[in-house]
Amino acid sequence: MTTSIGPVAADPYPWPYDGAVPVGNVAVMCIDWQTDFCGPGGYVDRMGYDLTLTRAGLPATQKLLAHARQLGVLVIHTREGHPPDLSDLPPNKRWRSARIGAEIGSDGPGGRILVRGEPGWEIVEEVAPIPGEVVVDKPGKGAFYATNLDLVLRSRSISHLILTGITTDVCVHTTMREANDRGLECLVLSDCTGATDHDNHLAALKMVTMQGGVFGAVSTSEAVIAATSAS
Ligand code: C5J
Repeated sequence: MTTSIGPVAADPYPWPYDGAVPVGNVAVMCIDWQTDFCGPGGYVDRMGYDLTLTRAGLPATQKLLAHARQLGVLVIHTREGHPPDLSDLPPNKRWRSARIGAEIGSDGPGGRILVRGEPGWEIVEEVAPIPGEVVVDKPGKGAFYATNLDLVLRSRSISHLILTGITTDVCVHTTMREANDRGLECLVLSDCTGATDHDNHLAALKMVTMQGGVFGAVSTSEAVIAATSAS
């Protein structure tokens, strides 16, 4: 018996393009669900943004994760961050963060901002990895740059990605674009993502749908769950 996902009701086409995909070829990406991006005292909080916007996708992501784990779908978590010596922190990234009052590497209520091993850098408990799930540490916005993600996906025969996480317009979008350029068939979930600016969240989702689905398609966790079937 094979369990497959698809076709999922999605915009601008029923996902995936090839009708349905066995769960063994799908990964659910949980991008940067870290306290620094959605928890009190973290990077986004220190910059003064509204945390309810970046936390909005947590409940739906929890439901999707429960479903994916039950089916044995590969779950991949990512974390944005830098080592304590900040050796891979580009000077312009550091300068920009200092300019907005939340310098990467500086101390705060969540420890040093975006530094590996600090409390603020950890993934929030609602969607924390469980044993057997892959965790990819990345220094940038995209999950492919300077990481082993491409090799992980090829080693596990993953051809289709379902994307959740934060922020829709930055790390989720960059990762989706990088994945799309590698030929991966991507679906981003509107209820499992969020941004520091709601209009940017909506715009990022809309961008995916242009040109017939230039980066893939947009759907919801409920539609994915409803489109899972065994044959
Ligand atoms: C940002 C991210 N927004 N995870 N990082 O700086 O989207």
